Amino acid sequence: MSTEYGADQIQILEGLEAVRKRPGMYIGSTSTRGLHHLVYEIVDNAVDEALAGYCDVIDVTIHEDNSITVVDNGRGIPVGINHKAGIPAVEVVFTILHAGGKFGGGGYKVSGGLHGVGASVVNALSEWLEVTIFQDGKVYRQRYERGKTIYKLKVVGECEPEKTGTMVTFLPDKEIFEDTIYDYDTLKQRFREMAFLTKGLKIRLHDERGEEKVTKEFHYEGGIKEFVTYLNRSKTALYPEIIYCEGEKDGVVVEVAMQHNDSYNETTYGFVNNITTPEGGTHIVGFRNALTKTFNDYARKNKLLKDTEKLAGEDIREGLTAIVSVKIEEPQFEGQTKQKLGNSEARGAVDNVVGNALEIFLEQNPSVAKTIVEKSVLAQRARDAARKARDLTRRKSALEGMALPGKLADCTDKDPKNCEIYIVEGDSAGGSAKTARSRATQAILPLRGKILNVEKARLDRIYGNAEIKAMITAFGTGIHEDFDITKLRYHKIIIMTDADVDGAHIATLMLTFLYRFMPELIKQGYVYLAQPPLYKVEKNKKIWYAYSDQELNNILVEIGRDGNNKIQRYKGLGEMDADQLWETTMDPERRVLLRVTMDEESSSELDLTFTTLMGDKVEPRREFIEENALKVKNLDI
Ligand code: 1YM
Repeated sequence: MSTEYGADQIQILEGLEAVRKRPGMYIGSTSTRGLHHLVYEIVDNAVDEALAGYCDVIDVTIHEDNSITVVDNGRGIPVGINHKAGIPAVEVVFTILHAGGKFGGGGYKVSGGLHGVGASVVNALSEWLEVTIFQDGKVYRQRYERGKTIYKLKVVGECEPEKTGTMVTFLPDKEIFEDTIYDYDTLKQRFREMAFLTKGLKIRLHDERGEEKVTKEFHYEGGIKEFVTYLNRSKTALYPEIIYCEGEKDGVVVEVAMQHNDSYNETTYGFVNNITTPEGGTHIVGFRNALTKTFNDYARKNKLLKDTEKLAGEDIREGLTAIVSVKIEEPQFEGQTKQKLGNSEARGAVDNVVGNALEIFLEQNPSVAKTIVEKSVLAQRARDAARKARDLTRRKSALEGMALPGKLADCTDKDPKNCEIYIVEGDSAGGSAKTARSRATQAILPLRGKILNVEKARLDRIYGNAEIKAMITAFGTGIHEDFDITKLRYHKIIIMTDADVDGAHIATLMLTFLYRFMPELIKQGYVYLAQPPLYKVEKNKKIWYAYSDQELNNILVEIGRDGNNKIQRYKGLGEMDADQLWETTMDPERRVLLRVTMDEESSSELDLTFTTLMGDKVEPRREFIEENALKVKNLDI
């Protein structure tokens, strides 16, 4: 009987005790990230059941108390006795570390969370967990508290004989997690991604907190093809087709979808067993090899290039949006954060599958092929021009030493750890900031008006832009292949713009530039947003500053709402004199700074945010702003 087989296949490797002692080892951290991983671990088991072909609907519910229920309509975890352990298989799955089909060998199980450690870890880190299984017309249930079995698996009722599946409900342990409140958007993004990566699978997310209950369904019959369409939705595609291929080689299942848009950035996301690989790895290398070789061969064969010419990979990838998804039995992750695929067989497999399919696609779609080759040639010319400009500045700086931009008012301290640079919107606010600053440690770089939108410009124009050049030289790090973070001259880069829509736009342009060209600065936490006050309240010669409407309200409640209050709404930094600017926004003792961070695990959403906000399609931008208006309230009133 198949259930008995499933029950016995489990191998028992280790006890559970260790998990509560060192939760970080198993789920990465006990911050909100770790908290969300609990859900992914359970959902991953359901997704595996979908990949095996037995399940097509998964429901995830966030309850009012932040407990979570995950339900699938698969076969149900086996309830038969596992003979090695002498307890039901389901109990093994939830109470013994590292138990599960994937250690049995020969299983289909390829999915798995960041550490693929499964249900027992979730159980160990939950105040309580209940699993319910629908199988053979019966409803089975078992409950655990902090990993300990509370009662034996028992039949609690009957169900339709056709109904099968697994339901897990758990409450994350407040003793373990710093924060036990689930973020709807984080879960939403992850489940959207999972649904894209598993075509046909329906994932529904329900949020029961708050007055209005919400439900969101993700279901993509087109799988990663639809993922590419989604990522390109706020861009202009260069051709209507999505180039798609799938295949298997050396035990590696490969699926790739791609399409070019008219932007200048490459957006390739790699996934291994449905987990993102922000640092790339062998699957991405294989993909790029295939792309470069196939396009060059095609272009030469069809006289779109001379025999002596060669397109560089990065030129072919200009404006490319691609998803490279591989499934592999035993993935090896490398790199500092273990987010880079190491298996060498993945390189050959992707290279082979993509190479063959792309060659056929180009032969059958000559006009698409021509469009891409022409764009690549333009990209190559722009890159050559940019390189020449850069060589020139490099030679110049070698001769003359690094000439700092004329507009920069530098600080006198030379130890980067002590130094900060304010990038200030407008010359007039720049002037006030120069007067206000603490000269020893605070440098000021005023920028004139809006800086270049790097989402809409090729490299040669970007390097030619005075404001961008000024920032690059002031930071001292260089850019691209010259980038060297150890040369950073300031450990705080503070963007200071007006607290209005224009200011928010300028800050976004600045962040877009940093995100595309110096992401390390953001990753290592060197980038900040200054928070100028929105209001000044004066009463009986005393002054208060409010940084939000809420704060204004609190102040008014405290001092009493009467005719003696003078409330001033600051429209821009320019309305403050140097003293006020110092007091409210620049004095390290009193100011509020927001550190800019990025979550690499959801970088597909981050990238989309930038292209949505900065790209040229109006409709998605309006939708985005409407959807997120609440969240950016204090930035964008
Ligand atoms: C809401 C979470 O865990 N679903 C789920 C898990 C399993 C199965 C089906 C399953 C697997 C197999 C055979 C097999 C698991 N079973 C095991 C083990 N949903 C959720 N749905 N029959 C059912 O792998 O052979 C581990 S996970 F090990 F017990 F078989």
